Amino acid sequence: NGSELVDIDNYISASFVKPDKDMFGVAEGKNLIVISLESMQSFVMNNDVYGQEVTPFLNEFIKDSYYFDEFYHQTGQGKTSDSEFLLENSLYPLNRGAVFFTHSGNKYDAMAQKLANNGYHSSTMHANNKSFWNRDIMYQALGYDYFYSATDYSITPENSVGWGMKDIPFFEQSVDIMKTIPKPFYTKMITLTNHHPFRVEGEDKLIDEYDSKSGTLNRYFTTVRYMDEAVKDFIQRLKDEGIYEESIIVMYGDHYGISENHNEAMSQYLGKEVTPFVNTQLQRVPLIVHIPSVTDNGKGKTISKIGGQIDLKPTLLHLLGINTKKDIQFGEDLFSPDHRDFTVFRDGRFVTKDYVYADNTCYSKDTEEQVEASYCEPFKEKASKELNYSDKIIYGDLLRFYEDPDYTSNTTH
Ligand code: GP9
Ligand code: MN
Repeated sequence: NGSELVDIDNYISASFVKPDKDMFGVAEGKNLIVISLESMQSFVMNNDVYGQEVTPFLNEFIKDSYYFDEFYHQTGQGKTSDSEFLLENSLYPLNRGAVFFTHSGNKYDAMAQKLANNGYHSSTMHANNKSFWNRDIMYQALGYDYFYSATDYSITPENSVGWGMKDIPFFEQSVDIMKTIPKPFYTKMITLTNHHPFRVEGEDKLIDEYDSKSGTLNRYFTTVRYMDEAVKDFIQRLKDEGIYEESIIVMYGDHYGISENHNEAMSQYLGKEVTPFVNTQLQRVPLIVHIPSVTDNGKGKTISKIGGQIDLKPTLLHLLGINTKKDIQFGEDLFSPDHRDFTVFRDGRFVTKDYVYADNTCYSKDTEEQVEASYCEPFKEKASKELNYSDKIIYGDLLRFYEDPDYTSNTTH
């Protein structure tokens, strides 16, 4: 029965933070374009390799966007698919395995489905085999209308590198697809070139590699630079095709690209030791919310609220004017004046306004030094409660017992 859901629902209702009244519905009726930036970490933003900017386009673009610079990924072993799970459901992925594989038969109340219920055409665009990460199956549970995968793109050896189609042709062909989709649409585009082992060649190599003992880190900057160029071309193309003004464009990094195995090289680049504290800070991924009519002409701003991928669903739905008050979700609207500075990683580490908890140690954010454990204690409880509740929902398929008010209103006569 659904009695377990009652406790969880009570916790969630009590935690709901109401949207900012000026931001709610600010993009009502617009297309929602979400770009999952492969392996994109925040440390490359406004940074350089031997004087060469790594993300010249994005560094300018964030001035015309809301840029969240204290935003964290919360993925586990399911990598990209975990980030998609967080985005769609505002639930945590699992602490082992990939929920896309293990629980694709569950009932969900995903953003794609909610948008479809609200008159949107919902899709994913990703030029890879459709069954990778079990996406073709999971996407049905998430309510996507269509998955534009490898077979919908014209992929050749010339326009491919490493894992598959390069980002520039991917975006190019995706805009052609967009022209054919009914409006308004929601589409999530998943990039691929900035993926381990981070290889770009010839004219796609726009900056020099870094020089350290880690070839992975050395090349990473060059593939990030290529991705930045691809996004730049994409935005221009949206403008040329008249889609830009009718859309909001959201980008986020899916998870880290540089693992702890490269700490030594990373220390060299950052000019400081990668302590457990610094490692948590390296889990920041950029979140960029670009609303043409609102943030263009330098009207964007950098927002340093602490949040994570779990916050995406309520944040984005509220911008489109769709209520989430009744949703079973663990995220909070990042634009809400009541948003709490707190984010928990899938492995139990967490970050608050003043503290970072990592390696069973409480650190001051300010001094980066260890502080008394009691400072982290109240958050520790909240962190494990949320992960635990979220796991219960997934393992027990508890959303079977949840009635989506939105869906109900659409089907009741
Ligand atoms: C594959 C792409 C990369 O389709 O999403 O997956 P990852 O290895 O980053 O999870
Ligand atoms: Mn990925």
